[in-house]
Amino acid sequence: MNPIRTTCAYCGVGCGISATRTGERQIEIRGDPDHPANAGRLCSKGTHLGETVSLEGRLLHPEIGGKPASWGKALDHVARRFSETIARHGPDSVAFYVSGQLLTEDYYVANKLMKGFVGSANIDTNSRLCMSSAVAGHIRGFGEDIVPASYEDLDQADLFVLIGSNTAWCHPIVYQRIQAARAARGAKLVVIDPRRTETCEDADLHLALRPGTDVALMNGLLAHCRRGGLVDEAFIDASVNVPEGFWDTLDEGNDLWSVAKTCDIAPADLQRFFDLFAAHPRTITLFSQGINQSLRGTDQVNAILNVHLATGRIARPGAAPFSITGQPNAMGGREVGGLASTLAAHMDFAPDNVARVARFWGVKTVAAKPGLKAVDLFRSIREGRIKALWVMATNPAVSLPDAAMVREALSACPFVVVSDCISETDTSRYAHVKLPAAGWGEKDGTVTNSDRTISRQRPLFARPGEVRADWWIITEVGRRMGWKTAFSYERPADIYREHARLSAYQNGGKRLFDIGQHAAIGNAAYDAMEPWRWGGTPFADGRFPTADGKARLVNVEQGPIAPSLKDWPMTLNTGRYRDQWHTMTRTGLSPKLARHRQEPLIEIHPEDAAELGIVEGDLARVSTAQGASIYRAAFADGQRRGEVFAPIHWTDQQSTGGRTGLLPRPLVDPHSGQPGFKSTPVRVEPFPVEWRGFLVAHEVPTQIDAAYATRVRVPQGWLVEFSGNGDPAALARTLLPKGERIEASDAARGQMRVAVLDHGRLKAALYISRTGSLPQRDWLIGQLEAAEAESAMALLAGRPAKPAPDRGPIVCVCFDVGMKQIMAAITDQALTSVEAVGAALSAGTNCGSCRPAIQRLIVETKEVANG
Ligand SMILES: Nc1nc2c(c(=O)[nH]1)N[C@H]1C(S)=C(S)[C@@H](COP(=O)(O)OP(=O)(O)OC[C@H]3O[C@@H](n4cnc5c(=O)[nH]c(N)nc54)[C@H](O)[C@@H]3O)O[C@H]1N2
Ligand SMILES: Nc1nc2c(c(=O)[nH]1)N[C@H]1C(S)=C(S)[C@@H](COP(=O)(O)OP(=O)(O)OC[C@H]3O[C@@H](n4cnc5c(=O)[nH]c(N)nc54)[C@H](O)[C@@H]3O)O[C@H]1N2
Ligand code: SF4
Ligand SMILES: [Mo]
Repeated sequence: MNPIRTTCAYCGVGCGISATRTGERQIEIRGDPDHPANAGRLCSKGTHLGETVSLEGRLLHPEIGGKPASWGKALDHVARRFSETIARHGPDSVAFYVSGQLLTEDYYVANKLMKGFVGSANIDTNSRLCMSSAVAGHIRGFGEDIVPASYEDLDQADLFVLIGSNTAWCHPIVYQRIQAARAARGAKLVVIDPRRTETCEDADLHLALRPGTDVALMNGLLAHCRRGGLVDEAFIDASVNVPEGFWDTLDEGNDLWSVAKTCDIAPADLQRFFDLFAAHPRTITLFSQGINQSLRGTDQVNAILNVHLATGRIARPGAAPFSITGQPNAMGGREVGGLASTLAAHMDFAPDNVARVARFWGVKTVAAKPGLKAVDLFRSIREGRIKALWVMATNPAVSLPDAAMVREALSACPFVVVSDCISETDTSRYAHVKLPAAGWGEKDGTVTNSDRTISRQRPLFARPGEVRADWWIITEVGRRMGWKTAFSYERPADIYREHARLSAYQNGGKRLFDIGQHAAIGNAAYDAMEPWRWGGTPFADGRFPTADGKARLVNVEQGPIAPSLKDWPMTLNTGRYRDQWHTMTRTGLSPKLARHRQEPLIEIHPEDAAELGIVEGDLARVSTAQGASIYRAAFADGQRRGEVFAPIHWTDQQSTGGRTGLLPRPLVDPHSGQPGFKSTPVRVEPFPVEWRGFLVAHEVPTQIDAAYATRVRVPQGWLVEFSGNGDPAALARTLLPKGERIEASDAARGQMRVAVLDHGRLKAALYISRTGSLPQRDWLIGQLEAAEAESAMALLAGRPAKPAPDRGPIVCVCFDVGMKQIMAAITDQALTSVEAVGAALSAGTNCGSCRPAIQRLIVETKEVANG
């Protein structure tokens, strides 16, 4: 089989992949050496895509009311319910909630159907939770949502400022590119993040600022630039509009000491940052959710843009503000206008834009005003104003703030349609109609990555069951709602051409987003399309897409720092793990990826934990006014006092109690409508349990009736961790399959050990203890794979007759190398570099995602050795 070139399913880096079919639903994955985003490299998630393409858990047939239905019936039903609702209650009584994980072609037709033909702008997307502050900031600063940077700039910059971004985990190939630039040219790296992440490991400077003080920091930097003569007066004169009184306001109170005090960092560190900034005109500031997901997200974005505009560090090689996008097609969604606040093709709802789009689509019904933004949209559903909802490629019952409110809305909504590739998700439980969508590896179309590069996603497999592409599903519904010609496309290329035509339609250079050169691209050329970047070097001529051709500095003020609340004295920060993707519907299928973090942890400063009586490894409960969740406590001295961090990934499908989405408040930035996910007032307390246990098994139930439980994939089965109170025997019965049973339980000592075999093969093994001492998981997980399990005695002991040394938690998932192995090698062989560890153990030499973690172990081992 010849390899097929496609694009990674996950993040906005948009790495090219070269995939070779090796069997039915089997592929071998390599980085595409010719793709400009990654030049052959892939991170741990891309590398292990092959483990996620089985048909396990897939939704393969349409369902109405939980029962299989034909496509004809399902599409008729959806079209009729939407048409009836619109006829009775008007266009604004229906809504779509879509996603940056749709392809551009899917996204275009969803937007066209809702905004053009239904005539409502009630289509919003999960990009509202992700990029909308960047969009709003770009529009305020530049006049259009333009990311004025490219990955080649990374190869030319001398200073990287990573602000609110855990790049090493979330955009690993960008991080590797930054590291390469540092190795090649000695470029400097500053990381600005309240917690010490692996991105900080090797940085020249880490500013662990007080959360939400980024405006103060950037204003302080700009004031410093002005005092130091770093403002580019010529560039400002020609290209930047400065509001009256801007500099006077800025000078006030922005001295080094005041800023350091507001941000709660050492003045010397702040001075270092200013000095590095002064010394390196080729600066790229990369920002992501630590900036966007804030109640002042848009102002934070503009504070960054202000600095770059005022110092002329934009539209020059190696100098730009760089909003790095999260999802594989976050940018494509912005290009089609998928947000409720944008219309189409980088046009807003100004009357001439509405008229232009109406001419282009040939209808009079085009929505004339913005629709409801995600949080308001779901509030409106709960209040009964929206009566029919179609969710595509997103899991709002988990990922929206105050997810309990979202669940109320979904269950109150008279008609909910969910298009997903996975059958059981926390959201699809509320669906009246489930539509089976094609997933990565089956889809055919285009995506746009962080640096405006459009790449093809190509199908690797035939669509299984009755699965259909999202664009096909949407257009079939549109046709059944009566718009036959407007939605008669035969292939994705037809849609892409129309999208390209609209971008150029009566544009006349007013909108930089113009891909008109593809308006007549042939089908073969579309199929063979190489990755290409639109927009060249935006603003290189010093002109911006505003009325006067100038960019704008925007007056932004820090605003007050929220006081600590009596009932909710701590602050919860939420984000991502290196090897999981959002709600785990796909990465959760990969045993390799599960190795990195097998449970959701609450990371807490050891001194806070001591004060609260929380013991490392025990459970802790985090509560807010919205709800409560349970996590395993992990001490982290890289965490600021008073702040805790939890991952967003676990859902009801993989946990009891470990869901983070229900905790944040449904509060949003006033300009963008983006929720402030990074900072929620919480209470943290110990969660005492009487016993703890775990299960390895080929099959496990989804719902586990314990106070706390989580499950992750292992080869040939699952690992379930659980804890609870009372008699564990009832739980054990629900968890264990039938079969030949061996048991060594000691009720008096609160111990239970059971293994279930089938013709000598281990089906399940369960261990419960009241003291907390339990066998190591690794060997037992391996036993699930063995055709013949080891002796009954070994199984009940939970370790082999001849025990192997404990490897510790897995750091390198590619080569299965554990923390203890790496630490032993560092000490025994006096290794001092990541390369040396790689040469000794192979760790870190494949995808490289664990290299920052290895760096950390080198530092820690040295610290321990030096006492
Ligand atoms: N492994 C993995 N990678 C992913 C994803 C995934 O699910 N898993 N998802 C993708 C998506 S959609 C997105 S949007 C991106 C997100 O990528 P990132 O934005 O890098 O990831 P997060 O973990 O959400 O948050 C980034 C950092 O912001 C910091 N932060 C919190 N508050 C503040 C603050 O007030 N100021 C500053 N300066 N920093 C703060 C947090 O401590 C955190 O380390 O990742 C993409 N890549
Ligand atoms: N507390 C907190 N909450 C957050 C965040 C945070 O940092 N903190 N981050 C926010 C951000 S930035 C984001 S992007 C969101 C992500 O949140 P979600 O979008 O809710 O998360 P995913 O798990 O990516 O959901 C995608 C769904 O689409 C399905 N799917 C995948 N591909 C396709 C396809 O091609 N077609 C169809 N129809 N379905 C498909 C998947 O199976 C899955 O069910 O979470 C947000 N929520
Ligand atoms: S950095 Fe990793 S997850 Fe992101 S596109 Fe590249 S391989 Fe995929
Ligand atoms: Mo995102």
